[in-house]
Amino acid sequence: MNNEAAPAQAIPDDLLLGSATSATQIEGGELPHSWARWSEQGKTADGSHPKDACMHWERALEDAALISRLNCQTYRLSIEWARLQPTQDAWDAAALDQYRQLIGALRDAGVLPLVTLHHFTNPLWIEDAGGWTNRSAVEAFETYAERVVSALGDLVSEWITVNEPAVYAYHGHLQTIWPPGKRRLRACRAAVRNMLRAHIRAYRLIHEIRGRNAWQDETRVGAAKHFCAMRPARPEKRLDRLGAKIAEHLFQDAPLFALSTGAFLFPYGYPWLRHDSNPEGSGDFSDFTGVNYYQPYRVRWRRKGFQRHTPDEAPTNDLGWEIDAEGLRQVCADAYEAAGKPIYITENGVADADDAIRSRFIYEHLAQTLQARQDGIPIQRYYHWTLMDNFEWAEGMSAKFGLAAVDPQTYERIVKPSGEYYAQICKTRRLIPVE
Ligand code: IFM
Repeated sequence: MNNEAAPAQAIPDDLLLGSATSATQIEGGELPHSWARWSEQGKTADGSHPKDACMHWERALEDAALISRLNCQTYRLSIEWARLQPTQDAWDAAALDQYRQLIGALRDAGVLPLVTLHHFTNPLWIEDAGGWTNRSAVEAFETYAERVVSALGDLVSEWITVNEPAVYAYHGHLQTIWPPGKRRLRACRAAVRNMLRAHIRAYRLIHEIRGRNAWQDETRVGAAKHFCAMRPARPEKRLDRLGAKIAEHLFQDAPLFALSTGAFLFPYGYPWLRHDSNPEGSGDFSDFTGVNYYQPYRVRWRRKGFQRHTPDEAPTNDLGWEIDAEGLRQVCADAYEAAGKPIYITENGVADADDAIRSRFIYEHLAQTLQARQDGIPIQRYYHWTLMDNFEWAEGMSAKFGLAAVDPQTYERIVKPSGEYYAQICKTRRLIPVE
């Protein structure tokens, strides 16, 4: 993109800018959860363990100051279930209190919190009972959500129930690169279905609790879904087009439909079985659509089946993910057309250890965001993933998505040039062209 002469576009007032993290990726500390055990089994690319990640739990208030210094108007964080409820019968009130302090500090600094209840990690007592493949996880999650929302709901009006259910289930139950690492198609389907059910229950619960207490500010609840811009690798090939459609249905359209109508399409519901298609009743269970966008997904038919294809000449990040900012506009438009809800871009970022392409990435993706707004898509939040380099799941600490680096010895946060650039955009509320 040639943007040398481009003037700095104004960011509309109702599009808040911020950054995002999740608990397991930054908090650090010894906790009884699925990712600790997975790492102890030596299954992260660089041998790293989330117990050593960023030490945010000790530095929470310092990090609140960092968020404010980056001029973020909003910040997405998650709660670590295993920290609050390390066993089924235990509850750590002091830990919940620390989350209150962090959220209070953010609010005092004028930063709107967006809080996620489940971001990939299960307490071991949930994991050992079958994780999300077991229906009982839905009830357990409801109990956990009730306690968290009752304790924090006066400070938090905006909630994400579950993060990327299809990614969680696919990596854990088909690709087996994430816990529990057991390949079973039925388990994958059950995990997505139960997480969608949990979303619906938590949606109702959060509205009920905040409404009953007459807590101020409009309650807004959604799920954060991973969206790829699905494309046939060779548009002229019928099978490539079919593959892209199937992927879009499984990972995007069907889960989104369940969130906004309560109806579970095949394969997450079996329409020929009574009560299977609307297990939690019918209704509208989303106040916004959370869009996590990183890359397009090109599907190509090969003799062994459908495969992912990345063209050799495509720009990519450190993990080989194709970069395509226009895809962000496409997925936001598709999500708005499908669900009719305001869009929160709940994640968007790039693995870039040298910080060589992040500023341009931010510029181009925000430019597409503004273009989508001009096209009439009500995008109301943009969260850059992520505040600081952190534990990137199977990649461990090796993938660097942060606006700030973290010194591995001292844990000092060092804002990168791209972090300073983003801070300027947030401060001036103008999309400043990249130098
Ligand atoms: O780091 C993850 C995040 O936890 C969920 N969405 C994708 C990010 C980058 O892989």
